[in-house]
Amino acid sequence: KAQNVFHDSYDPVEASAKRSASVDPLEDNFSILFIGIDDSDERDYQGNSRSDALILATFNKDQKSIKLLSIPRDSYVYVPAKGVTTKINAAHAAGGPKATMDTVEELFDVPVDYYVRMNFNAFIDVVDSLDGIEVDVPYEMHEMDSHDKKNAIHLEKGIQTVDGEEALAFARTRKQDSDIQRGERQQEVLKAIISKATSAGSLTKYTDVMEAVGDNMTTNLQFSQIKGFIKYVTGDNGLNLETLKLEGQDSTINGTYYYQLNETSVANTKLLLQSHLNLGPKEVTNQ
Ligand code: C30
Repeated sequence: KAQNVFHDSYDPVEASAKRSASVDPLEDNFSILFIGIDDSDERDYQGNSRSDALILATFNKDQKSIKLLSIPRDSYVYVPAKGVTTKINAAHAAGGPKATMDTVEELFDVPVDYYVRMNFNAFIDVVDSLDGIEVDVPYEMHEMDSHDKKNAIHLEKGIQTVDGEEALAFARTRKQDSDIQRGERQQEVLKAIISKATSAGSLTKYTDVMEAVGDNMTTNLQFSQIKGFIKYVTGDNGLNLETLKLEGQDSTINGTYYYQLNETSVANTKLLLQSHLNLGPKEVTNQ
């Protein structure tokens, strides 16, 4: 394996078919798909895990801004790897990160350049390496831990610093509201991770942990590229980050629950993402 990559985590995929030239996160606008999978050391779904947390992040170099779009896991979309319209989280079970990236590209007609995929254990390691993150817990919760031990995590309502296990419970819990609000909590968590990871002093520890997460995390980003964009997102004006959501309705098709995305919301999101990535005719092929 090439130097300058995470030892066990680096997993290159084919470049996006929507790019005509290669992308450099130090120079260009680009996108990263964050994929949280429902797998852990105990569960070990052997590659058939589903992507239960899906966040598309777009980075604009001139504005030094980031947009985070949460894509509900039950979204009813066309999954190219399966050739059918079904739940978006089935793409990962069908063909891993690449199939998930292709599905998101198809949905919004934007290139997905990079991905970072983690299971429960890697997520916990990342949050713990940052000495926890600050979140706003909306209500008192009793949730299971990463070993699926019931009621192992207890959080009080309010703003607080949570450790890895607690952050995972916060990102997984949905019984008191819904998967849509859970998606909003995941955006909050990702924002808190980015904000803490890019604050002064975090980087050295972060390097150690990225190596420790091993194959619980995979990414097609090289470490030099990550270091580069960490600098890029910490401009003089701090973090310029906006969270986006998709509108939709609950829907049951042939007895299965789906989240039916609102067409206008998808169309508007498409335009917003294309404009944030500053995609002109040169950068997007018209396939
Ligand atoms: C390398 C770079 C650039 C940066 C590194 C640092 C960064 C930025 C890392 C990013 C971290 C990531 C990937 C962030 C993205 C999003 C987040 C916040 C992911 C967090 C957690 C994660 C790894 C996966 C989340 C998976 C989720 C949301 C759920 C899976 C329920 C069943 C049937 C019951 C079950 C019940 C609960 C909690 N569970 O958890 O338990 O399978 O959830 O809703 O499917 O299951 O329903 O009724 O059996 O008990 O209620 P789950 P479910």
